[in-house]
Amino acid sequence: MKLSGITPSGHVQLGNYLGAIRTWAAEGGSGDMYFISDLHAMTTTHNPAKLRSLATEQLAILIAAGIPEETVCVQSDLAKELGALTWILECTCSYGEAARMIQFKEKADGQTGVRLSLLTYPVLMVADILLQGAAEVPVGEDQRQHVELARTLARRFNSTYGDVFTVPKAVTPVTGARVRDLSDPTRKMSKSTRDAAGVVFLLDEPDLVRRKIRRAVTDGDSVIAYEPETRPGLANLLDILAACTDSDPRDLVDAHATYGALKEAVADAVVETLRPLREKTTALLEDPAELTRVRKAGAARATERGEHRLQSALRLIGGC
Ligand code: AQP
Repeated sequence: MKLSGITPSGHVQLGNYLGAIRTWAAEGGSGDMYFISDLHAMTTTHNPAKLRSLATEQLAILIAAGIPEETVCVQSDLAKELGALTWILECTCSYGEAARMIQFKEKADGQTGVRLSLLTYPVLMVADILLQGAAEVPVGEDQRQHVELARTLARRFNSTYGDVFTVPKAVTPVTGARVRDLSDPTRKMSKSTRDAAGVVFLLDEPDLVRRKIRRAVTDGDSVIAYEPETRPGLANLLDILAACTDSDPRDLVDAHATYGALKEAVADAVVETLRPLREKTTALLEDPAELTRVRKAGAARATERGEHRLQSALRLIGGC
């Protein structure tokens, strides 16, 4: 069983879709789990109402993208189980292990009023994984250390108190395109980027998508070539077009005479790729009863799947 997540730290953007969600819909098995990690989005300053609505939007997008509804769940719907398991796991984790996490060091560096949850959230992530009994966790390099922690804590708990947890392993995710920011192609497209000019959001109106793509930064050269290292803006447009048309970016180089023509082709492809998704998502968002049904069913299944591990762990560590 595999477990993957998406954090409602902003509106879902094209990179989330082409790089992850689309693959989840195509490759995911019925026993896998895709969860919306809203609790993780509370580790830094956040707006509660906005967070709630972003989580709902993500739920609608995952379902609209074709991910089987029985595999989707919102993390905070399991807050009681995860809170309890996080506590148990914190009792098996040293302060030093938590403080060593590179993400904590990077995000806390130079900040005042750092939330304690920023330090402890990797243990919550361990709880996400261990509660569900996930054997494989597809993660990028930035999250590998957290999966290592999950392995360490699972092994430690099992050998100290009794065998409860599957020891998970980090696997390289099957990814689609890596999409870069259209205004600054040196960085990846991100949902929480402040300047939205270079970010195509899944629910952007088609006209806005076109404007953002027309304004994409390219370079001073006029010859179209695929050179990601030296011409990242142009390569990004070719990558996006390739991902939307299921082709190889190198094969697209000769198909467009000018940057303007290429941008129009990219805009058409993105708008057409996003159109059905946008329509289905909008319809779902207009049907809160349906979303609530899906959400409750996902929560019930995830709770049922994890409950016995939580109860065993609690008993073995000396609780009820
Ligand atoms: N630009 C991207 N290209 C391809 N894949 C991407 N992903 C994110 N950005 C791109 C993939 O989307 C999945 C869910 O992402 P996440 O919510 O776990 O966090 P993230 O990777 O940090 O995504 P963002 O959009 O960049 O969010 P913020 O702004 O909060 O940092 C992951 O599988 C990720 O690889």
